[in-house]
Amino acid sequence: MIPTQTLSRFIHSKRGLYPDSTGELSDLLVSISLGVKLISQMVATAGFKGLHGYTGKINSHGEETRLLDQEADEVLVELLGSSRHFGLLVSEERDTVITTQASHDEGKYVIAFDPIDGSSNIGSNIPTGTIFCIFKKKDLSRPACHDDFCQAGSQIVAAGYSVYGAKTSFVYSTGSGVHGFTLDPAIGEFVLTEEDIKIPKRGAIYSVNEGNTYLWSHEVRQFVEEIKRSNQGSKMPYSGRYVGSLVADFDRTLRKGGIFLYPVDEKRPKGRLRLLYECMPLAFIMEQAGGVAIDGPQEILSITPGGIHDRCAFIAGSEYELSWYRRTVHGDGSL
Ligand code: AFP
Repeated sequence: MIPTQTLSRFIHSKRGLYPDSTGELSDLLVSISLGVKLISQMVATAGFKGLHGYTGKINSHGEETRLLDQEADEVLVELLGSSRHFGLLVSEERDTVITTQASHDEGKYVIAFDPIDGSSNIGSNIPTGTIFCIFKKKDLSRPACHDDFCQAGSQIVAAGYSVYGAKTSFVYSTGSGVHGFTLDPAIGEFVLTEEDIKIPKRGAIYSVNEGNTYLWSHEVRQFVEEIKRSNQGSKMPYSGRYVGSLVADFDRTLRKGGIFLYPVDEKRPKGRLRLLYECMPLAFIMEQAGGVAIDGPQEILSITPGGIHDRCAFIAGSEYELSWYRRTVHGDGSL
């Protein structure tokens, strides 16, 4: 079968949806997908290229940086920095915003990304991924600045992620549905495999690191207990699934429904996951797919980051399980 709907053809075919589009957003999505192809190759060959080790450096999160984290970061900074569309970049691997070759005035957009999500799973052949979100500058008449990253998720113009697993996938949204592509290594092209992905209204999977059970609030513990107890005599028992790579756990939740949660806990009172380049992009995708993404009391997309490496709680998935969570943990059955 001739793969007619490649990513670049599909993106360009959607330009009609944005009458005043200049094609810039399309170009930068294609630039990101090129970065993802290069990283996919790096992840697949890291074992015999000696890239499973550490750099000996500590990043701004106090974590040892892995060689693959650093390599993937450099690929994206090089590619996106030279695309002339981005005024500034933010990477999980760098403490501060990254200036680009594009003159500050020229770049209309800013982008935040996690080059390799789930890097603790590198070397164990467990899926990892890349996550990104793009904002337009708050004021196009001035150079890009740090403040352009301090926008609510509702201002995102495009977001997406890739999973480097049995296949390399590319899932994105520009605000008109969520579309999924699979890399065909034979032709080096992302081919459309799912158009307009919708999460099921209700699922049968809950995903959480139960190793943290005794760090959770009583209410969160009660919610997870309720899900497990609901199995008794139920036609649709819940299964527990947890990979430990956010992209992989999120991707499964998006397709099969249910709930993924990384709540705040005694050890991480502000949460573990990063708001700008993990939770906001995935919340944008989840809402576009008909699901829900909250930090507990509020929608993730209503939060405005104060800093580029802010952390937050992340609870996302199907309407049914999210309203159950909100009722049990926050006594709010509003959903
Ligand atoms: P990084 O590897 O990019 O730092 O991300 C790892 C992660 O933030 C996310 O991918 C997982 O969901 C989460 O950490 C796993 O955390 P635990 O090991 O505490 O479960």
